[in-house]
Order: sequence, then C-alpha cells, then structure tokens
Amino acid sequence: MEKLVITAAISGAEVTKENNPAVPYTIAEIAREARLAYNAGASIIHLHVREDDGTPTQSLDRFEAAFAAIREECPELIIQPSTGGAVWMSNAERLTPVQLKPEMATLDCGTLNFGGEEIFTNTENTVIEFARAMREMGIKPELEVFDRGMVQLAKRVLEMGLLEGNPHYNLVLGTAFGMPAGLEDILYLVKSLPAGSTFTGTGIGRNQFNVACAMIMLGGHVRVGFEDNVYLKKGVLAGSNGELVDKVVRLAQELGREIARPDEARKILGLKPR
Ligand code: KMH
Ligand code: ZN
Repeated sequence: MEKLVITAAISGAEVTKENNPAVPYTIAEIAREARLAYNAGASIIHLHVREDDGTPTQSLDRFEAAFAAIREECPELIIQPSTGGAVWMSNAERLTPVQLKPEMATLDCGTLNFGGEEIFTNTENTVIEFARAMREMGIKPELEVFDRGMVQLAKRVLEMGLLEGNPHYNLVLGTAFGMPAGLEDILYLVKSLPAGSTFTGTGIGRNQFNVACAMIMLGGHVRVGFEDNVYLKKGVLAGSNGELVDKVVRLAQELGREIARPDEARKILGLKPR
C-alpha cells in the first residue's frame, strides 16, 4: 500500500473558540496550528482564514499572510486553500485564493443542506466554473464529495477534460444530511470512484477516527482537524490539531501503514511542485 497522506483541516469556517479555545483565528495562531500538525505527521494543510475576531473571510491579503507564515514555519508543507469558504459567500469571493496558485485547492462537487436555512450551494455550472479556473492555473483540485450524487458531478467534470491526471477525492462522511459514515456507506462510496483515483476520508464529529481507520485499511488517506472535529476522544477536547494528527499516526502504526512526508505526498497525489 502507498504511504498514508494526512491532511490537517486546522481552522474551518464554522468552528469557533467556543467549541475549542485552540481553534486558530489570527495568522500567528494559524501558523502555530500548521506547525503542530506538520510536526505530528501532516503533509497537507487544508486552509480557511479568519479575521482576528474569528469571522471567516476569503480575503486575498489574509490568505497571502497565512501562506507566508505557514511557509516560514514549515516550507515543505502542501497548502490547500478552501474554495468552499462559508455558505453566504459569492463564487468570486470563494475563488480568491486560486490567485496564489497553490499546488491544490478544494473543489466542492455539489449542493448540500447544512441544517436550518443554510445551504452550501454548488450548482453544476459553479463546479464547472471552478474546475476551469483551477485548470487554467495548473492547480490540482481535491474533489469534495459529501454524498453519492456528487461523484456523478465530479465525473461530468472529468469527462469534460477539466481535470488533469488521476482524480483525487475527499469523501466527507457523517455530515447531518450528507453521506453517513457507516462502513457500508464508506465501501459504497469508495467503490463508486473511477479506477486509479486517490481518495482521502474525512469523518465529521465522532466519526473522525472510525473513518480514519477505514481509510488506513482501504488504502485511502486521512483528513482530521478542528474544521471537522474538536475532540480527541469522547468528552476530551484536543489541545491542538497536532494531537488529532498524532492519534491518526498511532492508529496507522498499529495497523502497519507508514506515514508519507510532503514530498512523498506530492508524488502520491501527482502534484506539480511550485
Ligand atoms: N465551510 C463550508 C461551507 C471546502 O473547504 O471546500 C465549505 C467547506 C468545504 O469547508
Ligand atoms: Zn474546508
């Protein structure tokens, strides 16, 4: 099996310091969380940025500052900015970080109910527009799939020739109204991916480490971090993103899977180094 690529989703847009005081808002806090995740074994930082008061933003200046601070701490890390942003943002705002030409960025492949009145909107046209923008910039999209139908929309983008190389998916499991995180759900979703794809699994909330174990065993990769879960185990808040990554490393060691470092992750995912 390939070595395990660990992504740390350190900041998110919805999680707050009320959920866990270690959630990073400032640039210094973001750089600290990236370093702790990297030291523990993460190769990729999935990045959202905030104003200092915690308000989510897609401001180019803020992304630029966060990229610079993370690179100063850990030059080797792969930085994967979000083009999902937060639910109220326009497409233009969401696409801002692609101007920094990162090696990777997320490409959300469908619309999802977030609960109450909140809808995370990604129409077919939006997905195609974002895929086109990333292709023009030479950015590898991570195809975010929250439900089975989103694999179909990703397939459409693939068939249009808008994705270079093998597609890479992030299977997000256990959101309130998306794909559940049972083993049968995971297998069904993994089996629906085109042959030769690479995939990461993200378990939301209490599903985080069950999904990590399934990914370790299936030859997938793992995403953890405060964006998706703030607990190390039931009732115990994680002190940092590094603690969440460290738990995945321990699980992988127990199950006999080696951990990739960033340059190995670049090869596994077919990234073009910048
Ligand atoms: N915050 C969500 C609205 C992504 O980063 O691409 C979208 C999200 C997905 O987190
Ligand atoms: Zn995100």
